[in-house]
Amino acid sequence: MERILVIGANGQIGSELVEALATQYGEGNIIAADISPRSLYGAKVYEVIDVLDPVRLAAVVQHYKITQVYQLAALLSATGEQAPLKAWTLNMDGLLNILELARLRGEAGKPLKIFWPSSIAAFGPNTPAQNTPQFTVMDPTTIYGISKLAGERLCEYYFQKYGVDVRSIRYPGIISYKSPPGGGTTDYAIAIFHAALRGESYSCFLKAETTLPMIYMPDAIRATIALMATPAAQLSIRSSYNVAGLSFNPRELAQAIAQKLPEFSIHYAPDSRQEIAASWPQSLDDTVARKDWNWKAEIDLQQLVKDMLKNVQVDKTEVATLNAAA
Ligand code: AKB
Repeated sequence: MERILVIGANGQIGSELVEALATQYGEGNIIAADISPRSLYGAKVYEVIDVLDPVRLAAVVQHYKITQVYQLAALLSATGEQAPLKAWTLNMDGLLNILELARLRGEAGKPLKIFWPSSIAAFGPNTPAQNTPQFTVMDPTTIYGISKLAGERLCEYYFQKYGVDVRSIRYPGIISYKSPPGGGTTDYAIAIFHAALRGESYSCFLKAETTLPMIYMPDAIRATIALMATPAAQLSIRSSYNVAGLSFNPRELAQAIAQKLPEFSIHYAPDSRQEIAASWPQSLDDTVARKDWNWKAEIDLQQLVKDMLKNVQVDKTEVATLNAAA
């Protein structure tokens, strides 16, 4: 029986992952955890965990006889630039605490399977921007991206040296409506829906033609759970898998929204996030993920726009907050 700990359960990915895992493995087998005192999304089992506290982490894993950990707590690209040392500490020590725990438990005959998210931010300005290969130049320029690249190397190291069963995806920008993202460069693609539904013109912090790889949350969750369910022998990558969803730029997204809401308008006021976005790929080659674990994105731009316009709750999150320069 799987007993699954999701750290960062109040966050954008965590909140939806807990729900999907609960459907698959049973609510009582999913332990949601975050640093705040309560579950923001009604998780049945909830624990307060600071991923920087290895003693507390080990105690919770021991108490619930955890078999899988999803370590999602992190500072994202834009927020990370405001507090680089904090971002480095949280992103790296958080991962190391989990990997060390998995190593120790493995040695004690109680293996832990780990999921850790990498990102397109692990690439950089000298990476081929179109159809970015699985193996290529990686020269990230943000502290977040540097922590993702270092994290990927740590994952592979712990797998090769200690046999820790760790798996990872280089997420594109994730678009979702349930919980707000926290300080990423791709967040414009969520804030734009809130503005559109409030009847406001959207002030975009990226230039109109800034194409980025994106993925709709249901595809991201499906990819994550599928990767974790794949037999270990099928996996050829222990750093992190390229996973493509779709690629578009702010102008294309605004046009797709305007097809449904003809009065919608966008204007452009690029800020420091433009430089970050310009250093990232525009599209990804995910051939290896397709081959190893049958990955294939299902949701296109039209479906994404239709679903977001139907489900975004404009009262809950102010556009200004979502759009705020971190
Ligand atoms: C961000 O924009 O920082 C994240 C990411 C691409 O990892 N959404």
